[in-house]
Amino acid sequence: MDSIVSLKGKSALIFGVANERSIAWGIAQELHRAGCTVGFSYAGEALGKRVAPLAQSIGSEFVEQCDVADDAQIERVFSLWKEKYGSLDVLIHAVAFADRNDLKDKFVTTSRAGFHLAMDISVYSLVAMACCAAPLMEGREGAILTLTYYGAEKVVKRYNIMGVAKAALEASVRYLASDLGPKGIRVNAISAGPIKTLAASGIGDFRAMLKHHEKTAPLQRNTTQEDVGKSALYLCSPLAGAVTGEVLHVDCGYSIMSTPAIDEPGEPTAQG
Ligand code: NAD
Ligand code: 0WE
Repeated sequence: MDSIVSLKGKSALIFGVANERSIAWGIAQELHRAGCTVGFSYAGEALGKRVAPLAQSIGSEFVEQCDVADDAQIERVFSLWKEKYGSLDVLIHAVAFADRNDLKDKFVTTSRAGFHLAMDISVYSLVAMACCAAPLMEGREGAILTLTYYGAEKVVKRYNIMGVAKAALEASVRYLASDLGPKGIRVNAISAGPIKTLAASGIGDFRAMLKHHEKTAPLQRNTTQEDVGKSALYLCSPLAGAVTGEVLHVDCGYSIMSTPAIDEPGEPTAQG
C-alpha cells in the first residue's frame, strides 16, 4: 500500500466496470491501493466473465450483476452488501447509456423513448443508488461519486441526449449533496476528459477527438483512467472532507480554454 491516503477499514461498492479499460476500474485500483475493500456490480451476463477476474486480482469478494434500470435489482445488490459487510463508506457510479442512434446526428430528433432511456440509466440510477446507500453510510462520513463530461456544459457534436443527461446528473449531485449532507455524506462528480473506453468505442472519429483534446488542453496530453482514479481517491477520502456538491474537472485543463490559438503570420509555431 503506497497510497498518499489510507482508506484502511473502509469499503467501496463500484458500479460500471465493463473491462480493464473502464474508468471505474481505474478508480477501483486506486481505492484498493489505499487499503479499501472493494466490491463490484456489473450490467450484463456477458460482462460477468470480464469483471470476475479483475475483481479477483484485487482480492474482491463481492461481484453481483445488476441492471440499473430495475429498482429491484439495485435494492438486491445493496441488501446483499448489507448482509456481507453491514456498512458502506464509498459508492462509485460510473454508468451511462443512450441509444446508439441518438449519438449519431442531431439532438433535435431525439425520440421520447430515447430521452427517457438516457435519463433513466444515466441519471435516475444515481438517485436510486444514493437512496439505498445512505442508510448503510449512517455515521461513517460516506462519499458518493459519479462521472460526468464537458458535454453537460457546452455543446459537443453528437453527444446530444447524453449532454442533457449529464447536465441533469450534475444538478442531481447538488440536490443529493444538500439532502445527504446532514448525514455526513458527501456527493461529488468528476468531469473526465475523453478516454478510449467501451462507452467511447464506435463513437464517430474518437481518435480525432483525442487529438484535439491533446492539442488544446493546457497539459498537452490526454486524460487517463489513472488520472481519474487518483482524483476519485481524493474526493472519496477525508482529504476532501469539506468538498460536496462539486464537479471536479479532471481533463488536463481542456475545459478552461476558449478560442484556439491563432498564430500570427510569420511567427514560428511550436511545430516549427
Ligand atoms: P465503460 O463502457 O467502461 O463503462 C460504462 C458502464 O456502464 C459499463 O460498465 C456498462 O456495463 C454500464 N452500464 C450501461 N448500462 C447499464 C445498465 N442498464 N445497468 C448497469 N450498468 C450499465 O465506459 P466509461 O467511459 O468507463 O464510462 C463510465 C462513466 O464515465 C460513464 O458515466 C461515462 O459517461 C463517463 N465518462 C466517460 C468519458 C470517456 O471519454 N470515456 C468521459 C467522461 C465521463
Ligand atoms: O459518456 C460518454 C459515453 C456515453 C455513452 C456511450 C455509448 C456508446 C454505445 C452512452 N451510451 C452509449 N450507447 C451505446 O450504444 N462519453 C463521455 C464518451 C463520449 O461519447 C461521445 C463523446 C464522448 C467523449 C459521443 C459523441 C461525442 C463525444
